[in-house]
Formats: sequence, C-alpha cells, structure tokens
Amino acid sequence: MRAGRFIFVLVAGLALLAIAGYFGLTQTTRSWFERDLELRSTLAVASARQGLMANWGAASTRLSETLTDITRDERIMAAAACSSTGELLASTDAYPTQFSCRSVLERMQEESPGSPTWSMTPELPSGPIHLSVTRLDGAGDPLGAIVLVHDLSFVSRREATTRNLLTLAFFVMALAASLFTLLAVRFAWRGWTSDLQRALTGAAPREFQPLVRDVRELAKRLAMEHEREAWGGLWSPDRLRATLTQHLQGERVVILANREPYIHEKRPDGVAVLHPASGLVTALEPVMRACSGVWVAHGSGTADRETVDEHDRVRVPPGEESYSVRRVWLSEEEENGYYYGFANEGLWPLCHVAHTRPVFRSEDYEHYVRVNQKFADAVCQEVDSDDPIVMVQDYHFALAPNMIRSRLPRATIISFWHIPWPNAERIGICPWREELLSGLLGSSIVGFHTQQHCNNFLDSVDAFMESRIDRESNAVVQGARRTLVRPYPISIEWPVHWLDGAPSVSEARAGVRAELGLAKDALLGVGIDRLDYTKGIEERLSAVDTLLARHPDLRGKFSFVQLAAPSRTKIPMYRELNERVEALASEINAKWSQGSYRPIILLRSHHEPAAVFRYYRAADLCYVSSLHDGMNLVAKEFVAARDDERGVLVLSQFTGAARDLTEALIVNPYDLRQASDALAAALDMPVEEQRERMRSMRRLVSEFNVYRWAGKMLADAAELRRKERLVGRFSSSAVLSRRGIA
Ligand code: ADQ
Repeated sequence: MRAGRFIFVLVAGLALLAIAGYFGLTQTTRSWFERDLELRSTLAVASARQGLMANWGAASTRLSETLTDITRDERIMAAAACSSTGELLASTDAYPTQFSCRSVLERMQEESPGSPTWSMTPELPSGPIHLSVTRLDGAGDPLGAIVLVHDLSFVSRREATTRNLLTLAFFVMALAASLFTLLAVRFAWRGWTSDLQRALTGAAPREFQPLVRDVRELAKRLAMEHEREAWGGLWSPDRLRATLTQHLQGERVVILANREPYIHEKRPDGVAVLHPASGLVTALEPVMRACSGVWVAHGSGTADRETVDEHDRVRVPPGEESYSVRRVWLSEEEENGYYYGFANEGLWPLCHVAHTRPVFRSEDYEHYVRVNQKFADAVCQEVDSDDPIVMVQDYHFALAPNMIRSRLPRATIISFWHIPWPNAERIGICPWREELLSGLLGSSIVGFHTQQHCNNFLDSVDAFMESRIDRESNAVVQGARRTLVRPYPISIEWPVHWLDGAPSVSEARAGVRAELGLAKDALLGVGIDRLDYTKGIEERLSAVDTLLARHPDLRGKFSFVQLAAPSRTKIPMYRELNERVEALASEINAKWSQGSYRPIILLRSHHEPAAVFRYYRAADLCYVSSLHDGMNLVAKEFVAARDDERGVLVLSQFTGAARDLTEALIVNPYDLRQASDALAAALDMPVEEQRERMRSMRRLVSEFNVYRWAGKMLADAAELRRKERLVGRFSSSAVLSRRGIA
C-alpha cells in the first residue's frame, strides 16, 4: 500500500519531467532550425546574387528561372523577387500568393527596420512554413528583396518523433523505477523487519534500541489498557488467573516461604486451624488461592504432621482446597540456627534501621545454608516441569534461588524481599554478604517494595560482586545471566474476604466498646502488630501519653487498643520488648486512668483476621508507627475495612506504605509532639475531610491490590520466559548470550 503510493508519486514526477523536457526540447530545436533556415536563406541569396543582379528588372522569365534555380534546394519550397517599392517582379509557381511583396516588406519594415534580413513562421493549411526576406542592394541603391519560403513540416515530423521517443523513454523509466522501488522496498523491509524482530527478542542493534524501548513501552501500555478494559480496571482473582493462563500457559506456581498460610494446632477440643499474623501470608494467600499450585513452608504447628499426606502435603484452605501446602520439617536446632538465629537476629535487624544490633554467628549461618538447601530440594520435588515458576519469599531464603537454579537452570525464579534492603555500607556488616547477594542473583527477578530498596540492592551488588549493573533496565548481568531488579509495592486482597458477612460499622463500634468496657461514645484508636521492635509500639504508646498530657479534654474520653501478637519469643530481644511494652502501658495507665477508664488497652495475643477487621471498623483512628517497615499491610487493611469512608490513618513516614497512602496523616514516630498533634487532629477531623481522605486511599488500595502485585510480577516473568525461549530457539550461537540477552 505504502509502496504503491510511493510509486504513484514517482511516476507522476517522471511524467511531469517528461512533459517539461518535451516542451523545452521542441522550443530549443525549433529556434535552432529557424536560425539555420535564416542562414541558409542568406547563403542561398548570396550565392545566387550575381544571377539575380544580372536579371533584376529584366524580362521576368529570366528572373523566374534564377529563382527556380534557387528552389532546387530540397527544403526551399518557393521564392519571389520583390522590387523596393513592393511589386512582385517574379516568383516560382509554388509561392503562396497570400504573402504579397508589399505585405511582407511592410511587416519587415515594421518589425526589423533597416535590417538586411527578416523572417517569420506562419502556419498554412498544408503545414508550417518559414518565410525569410533578404534585401538586395545594387551599387548602394536598394534593389528590392528576395523572399524564400522553406517547408517546415519536417520540423513537425521531427517533433513528433521526439515526442514518441520521450513517451517511450518515460514508460520504460517509470516501469524500471517502479520495479526497482518495489525491489528496494521489499529488501529494505525484510531487513528492517528482521532487525526489528531481532531487536524485539532482545538482540537490538544499537541504532534500534531507542525504537525498541518505545515499541515495548507502547506494546505494554496497549496490553495493559486492553487488559484494563477487559477487566473493568480492577485486578481480581479471575484476572490474575487469566494472566497466568494467558501469559504463562497456566503453569503451576510454586511458592517458597518460611511461614505457612494455615497452621494446624492441637487444642484440648481437637485440631484448630490458625491464620498466622504475618504480612507475607496476608498478601500471598489470596494470590495462591487464585493461582493454585504449591506453597512450600516450614511445618511449625503442633498438629501439622498429623494433617499431611504421605508426601507431607495438605490441601487448603479448609473447605475450599484450591492449592497444596508442602510442609518441610525442621529440627529444633535447625529452626534455632536458621530462623531465630541467622534470619531474625542477623538479617532482620541488619535490614531495619531500628537501632538493634545484628548478631551473626557462624553456626547459625551454617544452619541457614543447610535449611535453604533443604527447602530448595523440596521446591525441586514439587515442580512439574524443568522450567517452572518459583516465587521465593523473603530474607529466610536468600540462598535458595541459586540452589534452585543449579538444579533447574531453566526455572523462572522470582524472589521477593518483604523487608527493606539497606544501603551497601550497612549490608557490608554481614560476614556473608557476597553469599547472600550471589544466592539472590540466582533469581530471574528480585523484587522489593520500593525503588529505593532496588537502588540499595544494586549498589550493594556493585560494591561486593563481580558483575555489570545495567542501570537503564535495572538489571544485574553476570556472564550470560541477567537478573532484573524491580519494585513491586505489595498490597492486600480487594475486596477483603474477611469482610464478607462482617458486622456493620455501628455494630462493630458498639460491640468492641462494650467488650473493652468503654463508654458508648468513647473515642478509640487502634494499633495492630506483631510484637516487634521495628513496629515502634513503644513510641506509639508514648505518643498517646503525650497526647493526653497536652490535651486534658481527651482524658477519660480517648483510649488506644493495641493488639500485639507475640512474635519470635525465643529471642531475648523480643521477650525484653514484650516486658518493656507491658511496663510502659501500665505506667501510662497509672498516670491517666480515672475510675474504669484506661487509656491503653494492651491485648497481647494473636487474633484471627475477622476479629482484627472488627477492631479496624470500630476505631476512630489507626496509628501505624513503624520505625522502619518494608511496606506495612496494617495501614492498607485499615483503609480496606472502612467501607463507611470514616476513620483516620496516622502513618509513619518510615513505612513503604507512606509512599502510596499520601492522604494519611504522615508522621515521624520518634517525634512525639508531632505524632500526638496528628492523633489530636485525627480525633478532631471533620467528617467530610475524613471521607475525602479515606475515599482517595480506598481508590488506591482497590486498584493497587495484591492481585496486581502478583500479576505484574508474573507478567514480567512471562515476558522474560518468552524472551529466553526465543533466544533459546533462535540463538544456536552464543552471540546473543554474550550480549547479555540470555
Ligand atoms: P510483617 O512485618 O508481618 O510483614 P505487616 O505488613 O504489618 O507486617 O503485616 C502484618 C499482618 O499481620 C497483617 O495482616 C495484620 O493484620 C496481621 N497481624 C498483626 N498483628 C496481629 C495480631 N495481633 N493478630 C492477628 N493478626 C495480626 C512483612 C514486612 C512488611 C510487609 C509485609 C508484606 O515486615 O513491611 O508489609 O511483610 O510484604
């Protein structure tokens, strides 16, 4: 189509050129001919001059004979001799009578007075002629003039021949030009498309790279828009499932995480199923329900062994059974070294800026290596192809990606680091920093909550590893291996299934106040955390203390309920925190209690998610005061729980969530005055403002939900797999991998 248009323009251009050429040529040749004829006439008269002079005025027969002699030249048609007064003295038979001597001489006098020669080219019915007049003088006196008539029809014939030749040349040239154009376009097109194809599959020649980036961006945007339209904008379990089927041919996903989503516990009345208080589980469980597959985890419940089959698997969720949990058993020693020791006394404080010294023991690290291998082996047993999709979760498994890679070189391994990644200087504290980095670089994609964590990770790789950092595409290149490093801000399911059939907000408000022994109109703040020193629970309680100190009107009216799930209690630091929090709560309560009123209500126990959501709905505000937190899902859960668009979120600036939830009241939890001001502002916030802030945060969390989080990672993994398969199929040579594409 495009070539056709180009050829049309080319042919039209050539036709214009041919027409202009034809007119130019005929004009020029005609003027040359006329000048030639004029010259020939002058010469003819000059050569016959003597005869003419001799017979001038003689009997007209002699003069006629002389004129006839002149017309023997094949082109001279006729001749006439005119007296100086304009009388015809003699003429040959063919002389055209309409050109009388008088009229001719008069025109000559008019147009070229005094000139010895003059000519004109009139058109006769028989064709064009050239009529030239040459004056004849005798001894200084004008005798008259000789008029010679040339036949010009040969000029017309030549013009016709020229026209025909030019038309033919035009057709030949147009045909040749069209053919060459078509051939050139076809060859160029083939070259471009194969270059572009190679470029899109990764082997972009340098000059194509900007174009390829644009094409990819565009394709991504279009695909996203298409998907968005198809799914009405929101990510849902169905859309995630469809992404998996569409982009990954429905391949089974294997998740590796330390914590299991369902813990079976022995109780006096039988076996109970518990949902652990873990952000990781909160986020991943809905994803797994949508995708099915296998979740490989530490079997930590007291009834876990009794509930698995002979392959250590159990189908979950109870009653729904949409995926399997594969339990891995750890000895107490292994759990102490790998989980409590290296992961939670070493890596956890290393990655969080919360002023707790990391402890690194080589025995713990040895357990960490062994346990990582144990889990990696379990993953390899659970996969159902040699290129499975494995999602490795968190700091418990920094070494596992490389271990899985060495057994399954074609696996797509997505590692997600749920906690912050500190800067390179801090990572340098860890005696096994290179091993950790190298383990993680076995992944196809390493994901973090924020771009800042990605940058810190890339800087750490740069500082401690032999590799090339591709800053433009945020990737680490080690020989032929390439690991993408990407931010994927985690979130929660939307809508939250725990809210199905939940009590209304007013029921929850009344019920919770009654349970806590508070007045019906009491103002209530809520905090929900694992009891962990990174969550800033002490700072939170101190902020409540400061609030009451600075706002006496709130004493007796405002209470803060803290749900604190015991966590990692085998670690002394956590036990001490537990004691400190309890002591602080008692101290504040002692200070401000009046009658049955207690400002701090500390519930140090695990609550099932439905109960947690009831508290969110009952509260006037939720305070998340983490000193450092990868994301913090409590903030997002509070927003999700408030379908009444009421309640205020007070949020630490040191959480990943603070980047998304900008309509929260963002505070520095260390600054007690500022935090207490925010709490006061929250309690005093007009309903309309609460509604506006909450509405905007709800829109964000609903759109950026956990299905989107997983969907984006899986889509990126799918793109990577497609590229790797293409490279595998077409690059029998090592060239592409040498360029860092494989
Ligand atoms: P966590 O440190 O576990 O997660 P967070 O994101 O706040 O922290 O999630 C805690 C989860 O546990 C929430 O779903 C909450 O409802 C639940 N929970 C807290 N206290 C509870 C209690 N007393 N009883 C019952 N449930 C309770 C890590 C990182 C975070 C990151 C998540 C997900 O530290 O920064 O957001 O992973 O990536």
